[in-house]
Amino acid sequence: MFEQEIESIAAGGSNEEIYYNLLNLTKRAIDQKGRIEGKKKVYYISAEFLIGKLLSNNLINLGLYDQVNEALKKHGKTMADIEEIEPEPSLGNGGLGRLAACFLDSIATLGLPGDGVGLNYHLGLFKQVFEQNMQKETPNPWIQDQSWLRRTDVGYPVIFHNKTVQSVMYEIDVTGYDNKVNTLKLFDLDSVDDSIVQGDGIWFDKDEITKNLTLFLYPDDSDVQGQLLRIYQQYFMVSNAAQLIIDEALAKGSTLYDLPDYAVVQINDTHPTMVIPELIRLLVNRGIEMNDAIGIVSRMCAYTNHTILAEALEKWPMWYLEKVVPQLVPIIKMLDVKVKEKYSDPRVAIIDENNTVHMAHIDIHYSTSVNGVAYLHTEILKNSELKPFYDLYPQKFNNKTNGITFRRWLLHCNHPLTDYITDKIGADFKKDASKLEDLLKYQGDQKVLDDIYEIKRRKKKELAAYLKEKENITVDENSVFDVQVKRLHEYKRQQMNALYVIHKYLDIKAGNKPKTPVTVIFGAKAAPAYTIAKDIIHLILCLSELINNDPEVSPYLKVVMLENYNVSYAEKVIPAADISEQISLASKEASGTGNMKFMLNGAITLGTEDGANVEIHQFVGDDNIYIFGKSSEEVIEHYAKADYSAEAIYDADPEIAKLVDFIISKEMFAVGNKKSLIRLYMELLTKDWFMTLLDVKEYIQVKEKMLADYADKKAWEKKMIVNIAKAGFFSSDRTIAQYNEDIWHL
Ligand code: GL7
Repeated sequence: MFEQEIESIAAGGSNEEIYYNLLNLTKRAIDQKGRIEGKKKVYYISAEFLIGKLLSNNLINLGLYDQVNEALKKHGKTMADIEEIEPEPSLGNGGLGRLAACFLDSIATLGLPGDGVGLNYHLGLFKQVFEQNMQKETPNPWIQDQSWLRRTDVGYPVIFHNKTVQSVMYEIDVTGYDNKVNTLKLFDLDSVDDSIVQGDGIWFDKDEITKNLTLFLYPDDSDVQGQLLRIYQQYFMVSNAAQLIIDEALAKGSTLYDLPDYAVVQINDTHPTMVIPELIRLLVNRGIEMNDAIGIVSRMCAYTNHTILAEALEKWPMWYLEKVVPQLVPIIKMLDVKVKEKYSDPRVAIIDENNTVHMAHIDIHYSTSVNGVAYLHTEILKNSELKPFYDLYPQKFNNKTNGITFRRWLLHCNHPLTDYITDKIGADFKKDASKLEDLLKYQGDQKVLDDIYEIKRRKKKELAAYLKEKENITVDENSVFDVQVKRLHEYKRQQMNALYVIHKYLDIKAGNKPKTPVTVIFGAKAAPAYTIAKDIIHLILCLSELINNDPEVSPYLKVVMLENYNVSYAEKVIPAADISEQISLASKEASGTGNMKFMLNGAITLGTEDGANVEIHQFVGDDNIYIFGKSSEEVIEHYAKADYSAEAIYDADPEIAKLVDFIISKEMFAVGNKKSLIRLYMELLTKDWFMTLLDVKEYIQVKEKMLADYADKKAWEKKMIVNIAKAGFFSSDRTIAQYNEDIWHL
C-alpha cells in the first residue's frame, strides 16, 4: 500500500531523514488500521512500561517490515542504521516494566480492548555511565519534538493536599501483530521543568512537586521527601486512571453501577494500589453509597504480585497519606474497619498497630483476583508470604506464568533464526507459538542443527562488531558467551558470578588453560541509593580491568560490563548468548522473563530452581538445562530458623575463603576503590543475606561442567534446538489469553 512512498523514503536523505520519514509513514499506517473496540476494556496500570524502540516492531506488526527492509537494502542502507537514530524511551526499570510492554503487544495481537496507563517520565530511570570503575547516574532524556508520543486534549484535575494540578494525557499507539491498535496512556503535567535537575547528575529539589512530579521513574527514596514524592507520583497516576476509566465507561453507555461490565483494572505490584480508594472516592462523590461503591470497585480490580521482596509490598506511614492525599484517608480507614470487623487476625489488617498502611492488603481484600507470575512464586505466595490471605480467599488466588512477545524477542531481534524456522516449519508459529515444537522433528538432522549453530555464530559476530564499534571493546567471537543481564540486585547474585570469575582467573593463573575461552558478559543498572549493588558493579568493572591487562589470562577469559544496559542492548546480546545465567537465590526471583528470551534464542540456562526456571526445566528436561543450588524449601527454612551463616561457610572452606579474600587483594586495590571493595567483602562475609556462599561451590562446578560440555558441539546443538522448540509456552500471547479467560473476561 505504501510501496512507492517507502521506495522514495529509502532512496533519499540522511539516516535521520529516513528515520523521521518512516516514523510519519508508520503513524499513518497505524491510523489506517483502526482501533480495537469492545464493551469491556482492561486498564493495565503500571509505574513502568519498558517499551523499547518502536519503529521496527511497529513495521513488523503492520506487515511492512520486509518491504522497508528491502527498499533500504536496495539503497545501501540497513534497518539497523536507521534504528540507531531512534531514542529508546526510558520508562521502565526491569522485568516488571518489560512484562507490561510485552503484555500490551499481546493484548493488541489477540484483538482485546486494553490500554496501558502510566506516567510520562521526562528523564526516565537514569542513564548509566561508568567512571573510575563505578556507576554514575545521569538524566536520560528521550522525548523529542517528533516521536511516537501524541499529546491529547484529555486531562484531569488531580487534588493534592494543598493544590490541585491539571494533567495532560499523552498516547503511544500499541499495534497488534496483524491486528488493530490499542494505546498506552501516559499522564504528565505541563509545569514539569527538566531544568531543575542540577549539574550532570540526577539531583533535584524534591519539594517542588509541580516541577518535578514526572521527571524521573523511581526517584531516590532514601529520605522522607523522596518517599513523599513516590506517593505524589502514584496518586497522580491512579487519580488520572480512575477519572479516565469512569469517563470512558460512561461514554460507552455504562452507569456508575455497572462499571465492572465496562472496565477491569489490573494492578501491577502495589504502585497503583491507591486506584482502589480513589475510584471509591469518585463514586461516592457522584452520589453512590459507600458500601455500593466498595462493592463496585472491588469487582473491577485485580492484583498481580511480582515479587516477595519488601519493595513490592509497600507500606506507608499514615501521616504520609495524610500529608499528600488526605481525601483518601477516611476511605482507607473505612476499608480497614471493615476488614477488622470481619477478621481478627492482625496480619491481614490494612492499618497496623504502628499506623502504617499495607498497600497489598488493600489490593487483596478489595479485588477479585490475586495472581503470582510463575508456578513456584504463586505457591510461595499461597503457602508462606500471603498464607493468611490465602486461607481467607483461596478462590482469589491464581497463577499466571509470565511470557514474552515473540514479535520483539524473536521476529525482530533475530531475523536469521526467524527466517530459518519459517523455512523449516512454516510461519504458523508467529501466531501460535506452540507450533515451535514442530522443530523437534529436526533433532536428529545434523544439517539443521549445524545451521542453527551457525546462526548463533553469526549473532555472536554481530555483537562482537557492535561492541568494538560502540564501546571499543574487543571480544573473541569464538569464545563461549556467558551472559547475565538484568537489574543489579543481591538476590540475583551477580556477585556469585563475579566469584566464579575470580575462581577462573586464579585457575588460569595456576596454569589451567581452558580449551574454549570464555567471555563473561554482564549488563545491569543499580538503583542509585543501593550501595551494595553499586559495590558489585565496581567489583565487576575492576575484575574486567585486571583481567584485560593480564596477558597471561586475557586470551582465555574476558569480562565485559555493558554500559547502560537497556532493551536495545538486550536485543543484541540475547541472540548472541550461549549460556543464560539465571542464578537467583531459590524462592526470590518471582519469575524472570530474561530466562525465556534466552531460551527462545537458543541459549542454554544455567540456573537455580527458581521462578520460571522451574517450568523451563520441566519443559526441556534434565539434559537440556544446568540446574544447581539449594531448593526454595531449604532457603525458606534458613530464613525461618535464621540459621544461615556466611562466616561459618567461609571458615569451614578455604577454597571459598580464597575467592572472597581476593576481593580485598592487592591486585584489586591496585585498580579499585578500597572502601567499596572492603564494604562488599564485609557484607559477603558477615551478612550475605541472599546466601551467595551457600551455592557458590556447586555453581562453579556446574558451570565448569557446562563449559566442558560446550566443546561437544553436536550435543550442544541438540540442547539448543530443544530449548527453542520448547519455548512456545512462554509466549505472552498464552499468558494474556489466560488473564482474559480467568480474570478479565473481555
Ligand atoms: C519483577 C520480578 O523480580 C521478576 O522476577 C518478574 O519476572 C517481573 C515480572 O513479573 O517482576 N518484580 C519486580 O518488582 N521487578 C521485576 O522484574 C522489577
